[in-house]
Amino acid sequence: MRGLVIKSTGSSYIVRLDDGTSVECHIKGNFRIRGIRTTNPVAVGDYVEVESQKSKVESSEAGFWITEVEPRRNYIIRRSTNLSKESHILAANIDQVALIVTVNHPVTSTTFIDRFLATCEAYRVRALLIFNKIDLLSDTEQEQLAELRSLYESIGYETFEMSAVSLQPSEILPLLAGKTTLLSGNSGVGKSTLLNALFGKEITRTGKISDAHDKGMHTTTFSEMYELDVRRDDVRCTKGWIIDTPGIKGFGSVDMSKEEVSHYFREIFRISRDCRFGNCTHTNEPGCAVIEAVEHGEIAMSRYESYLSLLGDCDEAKYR
Ligand SMILES: Nc1nc2c(ncn2[C@@H]2O[C@H](COP(=O)(O)OP(=O)(O)O)[C@@H](O)[C@H]2O)c(=O)[nH]1
Ligand SMILES: [Mg+2]
Ligand SMILES: [Zn+2]
Repeated sequence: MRGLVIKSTGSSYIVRLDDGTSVECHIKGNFRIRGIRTTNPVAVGDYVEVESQKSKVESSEAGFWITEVEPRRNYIIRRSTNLSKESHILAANIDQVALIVTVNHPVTSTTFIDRFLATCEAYRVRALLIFNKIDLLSDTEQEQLAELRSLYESIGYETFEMSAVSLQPSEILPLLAGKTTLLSGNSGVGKSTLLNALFGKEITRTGKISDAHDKGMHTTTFSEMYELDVRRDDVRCTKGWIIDTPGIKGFGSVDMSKEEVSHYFREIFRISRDCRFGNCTHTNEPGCAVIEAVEHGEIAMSRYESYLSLLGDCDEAKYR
C-alpha cells in the first residue's frame, strides 16, 4: 500500500494511505540516504510503501511497517546542532514555504528574514512572506511594514499581510490551495493562530503553552502535516497540505560556500555581474558593483548586512 507520512513522533509515523485511512507505522529496513546523515530516515511529506503484518505467536511484529521510501522531490533539513554532522529532515516534497513574520510583537529581524530567504533559494523552494499582526501596528510601524513589503517585492518575493486573530480563511486559502506548504517563523508570530483560523477549530495550541515549550533547551519537536479541505462557499479549491514544525524557528542555513552566498541574494547576484573581479566577495574589492549599489541605495543596507552575516558564518564553519 502506498501512503503519505503526515506525522512523525520519533519512534513511529502516522501514514495516510491512499484509501484515506491513517495508520501508525514503524520502520523496517535501512533507509539511509546517500550523501546526508540524518537522524530520521523517514520524514513528514514522504511517500512510502506500507505493509501490514498479522500477529504471529510470540511475535511483536504485528502492525504496519514502512518498507520503502519513494525518492524525494526535495527536502528541508536542519542540522541537529551547530557542530553536528547529522541532520534532521523537517519535511519532504514541499511546494513552498510560508514565512510568518511580524514588524512588532515580536520583532522579526531582517537578518532572520534574509537568512531564511537565502536558504529557500538554496533549496530552490518558493517562499511567501506573510506579515502578521497588522492590527497591532502603530502608524510608524505601518510605514515600516509598507517599506519592508516594497523592499521584498522589488527583489521578487511575494508578500502578504494579515491579522491571524480575525482572519477570514478565504483571504489566505488561495495561496495554499493545491500545494504543500511548510509553515515557518519565529516563536510567537502567530503560526498556530493561523492554523486554527484556517481550520476553524483548535488543531494546535497557541500562545503561552507552546512558548514555554519552545524555550526548552533541547526539546525534540516533530513536524505534522494537516490536510486543507475546508470546503466553503466563498472558496473554490481548498485542497492542500500545511506542514507545521512546532518549536523550530527557522531551518538554519544549508552548507554554503563563500562564493555561493551571493547567489542566494537575488538582487546582489544580479548586480554582481558588473563587479570588476569574477571572484569578488563584495566586501572590500575595488570595482565592486555591489558595494556601489549599496552606497547608491539600489541595494538595501539591511540586505547587504544580512549577506555579510551569512558570509561570516562560512568563515566560522571553516575553522571548526
Ligand atoms: N493582536 C494579534 N495577536 C495575534 C495575532 N496572531 C497571533 N496573535 C497572538 O500572538 C500569540 C502567539 O501566537 P501563536 O499562534 O501561538 O504563535 P506561534 O508561536 O507562531 O504559533 C497568541 O497570544 C496569539 O493570540 C494577530 O494577528 N493579532
Ligand atoms: Mg505555535
Ligand atoms: Zn563585488
